[in-house]
Amino acid sequence: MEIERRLVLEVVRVTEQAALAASRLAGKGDKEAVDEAGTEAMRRVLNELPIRGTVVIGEGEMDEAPMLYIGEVLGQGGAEVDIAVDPVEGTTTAAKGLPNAVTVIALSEKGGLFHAPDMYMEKLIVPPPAAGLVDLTWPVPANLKALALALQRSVEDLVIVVLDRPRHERLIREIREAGARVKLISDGDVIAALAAAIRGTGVHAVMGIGGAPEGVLAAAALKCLGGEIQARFAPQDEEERARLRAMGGDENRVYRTEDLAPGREIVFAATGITDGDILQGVRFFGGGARTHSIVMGHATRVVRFIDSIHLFETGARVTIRV
Ligand code: VTB
Ligand code: MG
Ligand code: MG
Repeated sequence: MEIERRLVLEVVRVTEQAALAASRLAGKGDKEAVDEAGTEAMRRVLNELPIRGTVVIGEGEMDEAPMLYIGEVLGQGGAEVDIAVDPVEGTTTAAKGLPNAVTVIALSEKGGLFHAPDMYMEKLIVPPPAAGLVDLTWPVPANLKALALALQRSVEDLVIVVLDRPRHERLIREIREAGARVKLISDGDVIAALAAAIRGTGVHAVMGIGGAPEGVLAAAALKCLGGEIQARFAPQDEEERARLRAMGGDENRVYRTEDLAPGREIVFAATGITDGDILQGVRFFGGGARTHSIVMGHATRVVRFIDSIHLFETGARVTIRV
């Protein structure tokens, strides 16, 4: 548990700083600017850590991403780790000042996170009681029945999160016809995965096609929380198919939590940029700001919610309120 014990608080500092930087540009209507601010801050703090970290899921290949590109090595030296990041998950929502924009990172020992190519992935994400009881290859009504049974309720009392996209028209119809309700989101299926795995959030699963990098980040979180992701790559053309094969991926295979996040040690952290279902966004006040994060480890089996107050000026006199 070396990596987890030593890095938990360090890692949350990474997402806190990224959220602080990104939130300064949230609501300004410029998604590139929010993304750049989050990415730059994340990279700066990662470079201060006592690690030798390699980005395995980042902002893209070196030629298309100026920083946090796949293969980039970060840190002061130390534990060899693989890093998956999404400095701003939900750039459009952040730019619009809408809920549920977060900054996300997962860290594991070398080889602990699947090197997923940036393409679409079909996902089925369920909470701990339903892990192992659903199957991505089953029809939608069968999975809803299994989920309802696992959660000891009727299908009518299930709420399924789906990305609001034309490609999900049929899926949405099938969920509704089976009796369950749909919560449509405009972006952000990583935080939706966390919400589905945590009790009391009012949502019970995530279904549909989202990004594969987000699938690996969700898998890291679900492994810590005991939920499950089942996923299948959804390449859209021959070029993507070739890229998937080159990365050792198989289009016909159903990947499970353990395949996407095989690491023995995993640290997952997320900090809210805008207010959301499980995390509050950054709140500024005279002289400082307050952030809200979740950080968890797989081997250490601890889920922490961290409420931090950052004082910007030395000697700033602020009133801290609970
Ligand atoms: C999802 C969602 C992300 O991309 O993965 C989505 O979680 C999938 O792509 O927040 P499309 O937008 O093309 O549907 C995001 O919206 C952005 O990373
Ligand atoms: Mg992003
Ligand atoms: Mg994203």
